[in-house]
Amino acid sequence: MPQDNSALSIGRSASEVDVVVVGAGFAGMYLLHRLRKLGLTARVFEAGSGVGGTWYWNRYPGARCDVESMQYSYAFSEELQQEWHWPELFSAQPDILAYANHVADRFDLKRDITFNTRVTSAHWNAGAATWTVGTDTGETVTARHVVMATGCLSSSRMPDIEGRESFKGRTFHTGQWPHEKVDFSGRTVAVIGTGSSAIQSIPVIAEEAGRVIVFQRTPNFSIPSRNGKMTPEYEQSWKQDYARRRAEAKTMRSGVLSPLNDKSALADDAAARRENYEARWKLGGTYFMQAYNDLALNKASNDTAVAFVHEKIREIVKDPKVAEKLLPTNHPIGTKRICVDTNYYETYNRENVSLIDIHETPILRITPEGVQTSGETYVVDDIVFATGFDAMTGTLLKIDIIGRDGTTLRDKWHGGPRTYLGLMTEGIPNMFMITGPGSPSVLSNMMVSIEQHVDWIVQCVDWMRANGKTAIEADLAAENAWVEHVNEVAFRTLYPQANSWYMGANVPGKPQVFMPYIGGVGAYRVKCDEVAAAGYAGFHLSGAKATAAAAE
Ligand code: N01
Repeated sequence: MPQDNSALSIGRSASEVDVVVVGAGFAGMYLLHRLRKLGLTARVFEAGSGVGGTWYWNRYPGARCDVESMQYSYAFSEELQQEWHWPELFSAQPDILAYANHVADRFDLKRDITFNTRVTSAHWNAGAATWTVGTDTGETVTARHVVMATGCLSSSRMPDIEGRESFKGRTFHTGQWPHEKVDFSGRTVAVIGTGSSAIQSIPVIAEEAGRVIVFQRTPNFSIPSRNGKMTPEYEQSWKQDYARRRAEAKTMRSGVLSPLNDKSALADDAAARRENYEARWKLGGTYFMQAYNDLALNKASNDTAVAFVHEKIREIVKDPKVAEKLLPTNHPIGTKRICVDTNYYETYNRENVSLIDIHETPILRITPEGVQTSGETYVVDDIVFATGFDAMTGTLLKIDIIGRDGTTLRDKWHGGPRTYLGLMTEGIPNMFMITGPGSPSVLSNMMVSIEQHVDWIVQCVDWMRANGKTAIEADLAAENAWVEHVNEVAFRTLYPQANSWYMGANVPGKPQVFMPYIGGVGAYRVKCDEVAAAGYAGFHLSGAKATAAAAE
C-alpha cells in the first residue's frame, strides 16, 4: 500500500512540482488525492472559485444528474461512500456540488488548488523533459507532467445570432449560470435551445416566470426521470453491497449497473414490445435505451422505440400542433444524448409556455427588445441560452499547447482530435487527458471513467519513476490504429447518423469526427490494463535508465 505522503504536498505557491493538474472537478480532485498518496507534489489550477467542475458551472434551475446518485459518486473510499447520504435517487446540482465540497474538505484538497486561475499555455522543454505552464494571472509553473482534467463539456457556446450583444434585458447561459438565485417571477423569458439543459430548466423556469417562449431548432427525445426521495431501504441495499456493485458496474458498457434486456427489439412481437417499452417508460431515465440490445445498432429496432416515444409525446401534449412540433424525426433515438426530464412535455400544456419552431420561422436576429424571427418579434425580459458546448476539444484547444519539436495541439488536431486511448496524443509528451476524446468519457458514467483514467495515469507516473523514465509519448502508429478503431466501432452503430455534439456538428466549422469511444467501459478498461501490463505498449518511454520500453 502506498503511504499517504500528503505532508509533502507543497501548497499553492510552488513554482516547480511533479504534476500540474488543470481543473478541480471530480477528475482533478481525485487525481490530486492519488498523487499525494504517492508522495508527488502537485498544483491544481481551476478557473472557477470553487471545486466541482461541471456542477460548479451548471447551476441552472432544474440541473440534475441522469445517473443514479448511488452510482454517480466516487468509489475509491469505502468510508466516503458509506458516510455520504444522497437525498434523492437522481441528485440535483446543489447536492452534487455539496458532495464535491465535502470531498475536497474531507481529503484536505483545497490547499493545493489555485482557484480563479485559468491555464493559458503549456510549453514542453525537451532537454529537461518538463512542461512550463502559464496562467492568466501571470504565474508560471514547471512540472514533469501535466494532466488535463478539464472536463468534456466545459466550454459553453453562445450562438452566432446577429444582434446578440444588443439585447437590453438579462442574458444567461445554462453552462455559466450565476451563483445567486435568478428571479424570473412575472418576467417573459426566451429559452433558446432544446437539449438536456433546456429540457431540465424549462419546466422549472415556467413555474416561476410570467411567460416562457421556447425557441426549438431540433426536437430531442426525453424520458421521464422518475426521480424521487432516497429511501433508507434503497440506500442500504447499495451500501451493504457497494464493493460488488461497483466492481460489476466497471465491466458494464456504460459504467452503470443497469437492467439491459439482452435481445433484439425485433425478437418481440408488437404487443410484447409495447409492454416492454411501457415498463421502461415507467422505470424512467436512460434505462429506456436498454429496453433492447440493438437500439443503437439496428435502424428497424430503433424505429420501434422512436414510434413509442412519439406516441407518448402525442399522449402527453394536449395541443396536437404543439405535439407534432415536439416529435424528434431527424435522428434515431439515443444517437443524440438522450434527455431525462421532470415534466418536460407536460410543461407545454401550461398556458404561459409557447413553442416556436425555428425551422418554420428562423431567428433572424436578436434585437434590443427580444428575439425576431421570420414570423414575429417576441419582446422578452430575459434570454436563456441553453445552446450547449464546444464539447470534448473546445477547452483543450483554447490552451496554447506546444509539445515536442514545436508540435502544437491546435495543428495536430486540425482535422479533429487524434489520441491513443483518449489518454495522450503523439507529439505532446507527458501530457495526459482524463476522459479525453477517444475514450468512453461522455458515453459512460463519468465517475467510473474518471476513476479509471486517474488510476491508470497515477500508476503510469509511478512506474516511470520506479523505472527511471522521464518522458512518455504516444507512438504515432499506435495512435493511428486506435483512431481507426474508434471510428470503425462508431460507424457500426447508428450514432454517426445524428448531427450531435459527439460529432462536433453543433459548432460551425468544427471537424466532424465521432469523438468518444463507443466500445464500452469494460472492454476499454481491459485494453488499457493490457497496455500497462505490457510495459506501456504503444508508448515511447525515455529517461535515464534506457531499460525495456515496449514501443521503443
Ligand atoms: O447542449 P446541447 P446542452 N440557434 O448541445 C440549440 C450534458 N448534460 O447544454 O440540436 C438555435 O445538447 C441546439 O439545437 P440543435 C449532456 O451530455 C447532461 O443541453 O443544434 N438553437 C440544441 O437544442 C448533454 O448532451 C445533463 O439544432 C441553437 C441546444 O441549443 C450535454 O450536456 C444535463 C443554436 C443545445 O443542446 C449538452 O447539453 C444537462 C442556434 N444558433 C447537460 N445553437 C444531465 O445529466 C444551438 N442551439 C441530465
